[in-house]
Amino acid sequence: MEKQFEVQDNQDAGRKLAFLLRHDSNYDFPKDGWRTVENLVTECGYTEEEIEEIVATDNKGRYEYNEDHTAVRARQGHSVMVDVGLKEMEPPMFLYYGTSDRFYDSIMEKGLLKQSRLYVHLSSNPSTAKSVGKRHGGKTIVFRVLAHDMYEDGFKFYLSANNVWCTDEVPSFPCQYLQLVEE
Ligand code: HQG
Repeated sequence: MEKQFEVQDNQDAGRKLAFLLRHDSNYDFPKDGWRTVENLVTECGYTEEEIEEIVATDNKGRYEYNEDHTAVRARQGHSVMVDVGLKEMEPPMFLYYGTSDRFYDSIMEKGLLKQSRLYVHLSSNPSTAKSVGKRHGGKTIVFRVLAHDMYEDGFKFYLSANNVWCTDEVPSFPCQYLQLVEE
């Protein structure tokens, strides 16, 4: 089979690995989300060393190897239907969500939606949320999520192995769990 692309440089290779491990609907992921190193080498243009390097140096700890080092997976962020064993946890009082101000009205109306991903991703501090939000362009806004109130009201929270909080949704109505963080 033809290679899907040639790996250009490490940053590019890292971005492509994120896609290949989280969103590639052409790959038949097992339920627990592992993609074999062999597949990444033979079909996707990586060397084993490049994969090692990306997993070891990723700035957010996005990836992990299985026990015998034959497969890798992303620790969160998927749109493909997998279960990577996120830990269900009691969240802190507040979590944070950054985005562009062009989504403000819709978020106030519909709450935070997971869109194409399996979960809404929340950060444990406002500065991380701000950098997440910056990816969406425009003016960045940060919401404080009253996570512990949600938890007490029965919403479930999960923590990924690289410390990203995940939940199914943050409703805006009828309860007020979302507060805009003023600069
Ligand atoms: C928008 C990155 C309208 C939301 C980050 C955002 C994160 C709504 C988009 C992780 C909405 C989702 C996830 C509503 C949500 N109306 N728009 N009601 N609710 N949205 O990229 O949280 O670096 O899927 O404003 O660091 O930005 O890739 O989610 O624009 O941890 O590892 O829906 O991805 O991690 O966008 O980012 P995304 P996100 P990595």
